[in-house]
Amino acid sequence: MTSTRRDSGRLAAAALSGVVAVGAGLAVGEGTAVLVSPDSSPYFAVGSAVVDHTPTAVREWAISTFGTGDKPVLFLGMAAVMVLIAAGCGVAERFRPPAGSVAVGLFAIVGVLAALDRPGSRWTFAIPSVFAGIAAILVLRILVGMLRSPSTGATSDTDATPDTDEPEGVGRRFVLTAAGIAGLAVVVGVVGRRMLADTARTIADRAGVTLPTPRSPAPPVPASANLEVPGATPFVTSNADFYRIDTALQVPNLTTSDWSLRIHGMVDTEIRIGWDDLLAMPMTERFVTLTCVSNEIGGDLIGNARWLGVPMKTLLDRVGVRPGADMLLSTSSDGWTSGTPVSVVTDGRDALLAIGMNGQPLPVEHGYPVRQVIPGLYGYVSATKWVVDWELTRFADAKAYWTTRGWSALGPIKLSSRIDRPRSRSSHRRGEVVIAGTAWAQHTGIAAVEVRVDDGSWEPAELAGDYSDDTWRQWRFSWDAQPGDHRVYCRATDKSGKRQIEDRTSPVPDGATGLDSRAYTIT
Ligand SMILES: Nc1nc2c(c(=O)[nH]1)N[C@H]1C(S)=C(S)[C@@H](COP(=O)(O)O)O[C@H]1N2
Ligand SMILES: [Mo]
Repeated sequence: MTSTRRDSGRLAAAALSGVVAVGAGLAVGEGTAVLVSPDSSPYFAVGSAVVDHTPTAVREWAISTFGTGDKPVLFLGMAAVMVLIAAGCGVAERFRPPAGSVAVGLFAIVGVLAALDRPGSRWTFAIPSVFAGIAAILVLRILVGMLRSPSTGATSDTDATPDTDEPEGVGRRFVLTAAGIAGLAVVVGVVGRRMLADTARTIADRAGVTLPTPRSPAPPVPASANLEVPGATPFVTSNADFYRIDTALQVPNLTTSDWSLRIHGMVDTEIRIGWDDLLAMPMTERFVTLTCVSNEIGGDLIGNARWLGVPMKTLLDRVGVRPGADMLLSTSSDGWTSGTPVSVVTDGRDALLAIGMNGQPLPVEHGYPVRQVIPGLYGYVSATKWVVDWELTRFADAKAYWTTRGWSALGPIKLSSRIDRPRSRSSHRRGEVVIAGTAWAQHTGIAAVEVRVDDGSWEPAELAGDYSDDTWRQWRFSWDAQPGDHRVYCRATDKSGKRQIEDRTSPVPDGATGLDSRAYTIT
């Protein structure tokens, strides 16, 4: 090997290290953005920043020259520029360390700034660029380290080893490592980009949805449904604060045009309805309080929202349920199933095939574009999100997701109550301490809540306004607190006269029982 050939070989290896390192960083950025937001991807964020800050004249020229191809041209151009810069970083790291790592770090900062500048960004948008920077610097150091160290490098600085003695496996080791990392980066990058594109498609689709006006609107919420007590749970849970429970590792990314619901099994006429069919049907709007069967006593897996949708019974009437079919087995686009008694869906309660939540299209993680909401049943037997399939069948013939995993086939929500304020184990001065909480017995309604301090007698709490039997009801209790350590309990009675079960049982198999309580110190 001549000296110039060796020099250009060293240069090429260093440049390749830079390209592979930056490529690995971008792939990590794409992969991480999947968990944050499509807009947080450093590649996309920087590209968008370039578009936004391109002088109008240049943009006009690009559009007139490349037409609708201007975006691919931009991303290709960006890729070319990045390859050049990345190669430069590799060379810099090899011959002027740590200049390459520093330059890569600066790029990561540009990514952070671009991501934080995206509309609707949150601080988490910085994470993909930070991870991308760390990954790129790590890979750069590993590869350049292999080039530099005489025992493993492709070429040595000192020329102590004559060319002919240079073991062949050394250069190969660098090439294999670089190729391995590059291959992994391509896979992660391509899969990540595809998932991000799906997510972006769903977000754009959702932004284009206009919810129809309900034929039957929800009665307005009277002021009395909320307590005027600081720290009390509001009657309506915002979409952002609504608990989320599902088995989806990656939230299904459906669009309204992807969506359809097939109804089959023990029916007279099998049908498939699409989004437009659904929107043409009369809509009902109701407040319904959802609860998860896994909610522990005192837990927060409960929320109350205003849902807009088509009564599920409308669709069952349309297909004609055959005698003997006692289960509606619903399936989500990601294969999760739930089994609901047909009798519950058809008994006149507001079981909805819902498309709206608190005046918005369903948030993606709450089932966009279509989910079920059924008052009175725990979510695992009723609230299928991203629902795409209904099979009419029999409890004797079919089992749903959680029923095959030790949970009960039937899951009516258990009457329960919770203390929400003041904070557990807080200290208060003697005199009036206002205890506040919520109670629920969906589809039966709350008739009373009582509070007990230590081993004292049960005293009635003051109930907030009663909105409906399908929603929770807030309560407050004005406690004349005396010095000492105390424990405060609450219990509810529903409108059928049933009182909350005091024996503590775990949520498995059909919901927890027991009383919520909190300890307070009074001075
Ligand atoms: N597709 C799908 N739907 C689902 C689930 C799920 O895992 N997958 N979980 C259910 C459970 S257990 C509950 S409690 C509710 C929660 O609904 P939310 O996340 O909108 O609060 O969704 C139900 N619907
Ligand atoms: Mo649940």
